[in-house]
Amino acid sequence: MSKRNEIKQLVAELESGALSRRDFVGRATVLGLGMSTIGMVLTACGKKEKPAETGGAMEDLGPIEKELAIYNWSDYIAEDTVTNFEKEFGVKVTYDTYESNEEMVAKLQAGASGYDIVVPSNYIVPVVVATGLAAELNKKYLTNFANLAPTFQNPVFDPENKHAIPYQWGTTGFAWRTDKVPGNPDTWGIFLDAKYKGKMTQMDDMRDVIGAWLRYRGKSLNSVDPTELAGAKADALAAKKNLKAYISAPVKGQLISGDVWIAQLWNGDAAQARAEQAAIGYVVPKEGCTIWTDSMVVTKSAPHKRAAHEFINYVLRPEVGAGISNTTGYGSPNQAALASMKDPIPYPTAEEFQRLEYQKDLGASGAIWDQIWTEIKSG
Ligand code: SPD
Repeated sequence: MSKRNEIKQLVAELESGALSRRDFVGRATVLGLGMSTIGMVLTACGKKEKPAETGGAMEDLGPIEKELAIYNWSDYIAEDTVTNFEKEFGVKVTYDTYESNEEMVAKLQAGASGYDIVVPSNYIVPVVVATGLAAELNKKYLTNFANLAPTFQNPVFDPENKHAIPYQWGTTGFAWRTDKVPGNPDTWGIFLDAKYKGKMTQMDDMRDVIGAWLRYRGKSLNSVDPTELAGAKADALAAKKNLKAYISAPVKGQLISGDVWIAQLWNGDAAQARAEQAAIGYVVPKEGCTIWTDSMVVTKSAPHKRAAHEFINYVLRPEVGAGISNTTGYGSPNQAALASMKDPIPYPTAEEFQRLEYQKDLGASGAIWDQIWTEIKSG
């Protein structure tokens, strides 16, 4: 059977109820469908089903559990955030980290992860919700919700914050060693400059790499136009000749040591590297780049839902939110925290937004992106 027919059959089985949503995710992944595509199919099928159960959301969650398992991006919390929570609430926290949305979702989709809280980026939240991996939040436990800045209440990726409470926001431009690279580089085109061959890296992230090359050509980083994507692929392959690696957060050590001079990176991670090596700059390239918001989501299978809600509410305290941003170098969605921050990052103005773009779920076209990324990585 052709792959196309296998996918059609899978969707038919899902629609008829012969296949559970979880089994559909597993088999669709094996067939090479990306998360965006899977999420779109599940969303479409969900609309044909009876309304989802709603009872859980307002149920009393009972007494706080003694344990909590958090799965978050690396280098994304203050040193005392978890320990202070443990002391105050009498909860033992297990804290694991990941480097990409894909890594986190794959772990959840594999089942039985045991995690209570995960922190997906904006465009992944609808996928996590559509694939049945997110619990509806019980707002009665989130008494500090009003501390969120209005921009982060009722976000487009999660109307009414039903499943997601914003944690940190930032941008994905590039960092560079100011003592090795003259001038003030401000274009994605620098990755095409063979002068820096072997000294440059891009993120190990499909959306960020292809998105950057789309912006380089003046296109949206959410483009699904085959011609525009072909241009981005050609540029990515040309740049790949000069790259040392596709690498995300761990590149900080190489920037600090001087093994890497130019690295596509998130602004906060660049600031963390600068704290150890002053000769590091960061730029939002003139062609533009991604702005993103990562949010705390309680998993549907969370064994410790009350503790998860208490942790989210704790992060929403002004001093806790400020402590996190003071350490990570990222923007805080917590408006009440800004006053007690060392160096608060103001949310971009409308003018700055001309060079910033939020990633969106690509729907069925995610499959084209998956294909192009596979070709770039293996090219
Ligand atoms: N070290 C923490 C980095 C968090 C980045 N999350 C957002 C990624 C958007 N593609």
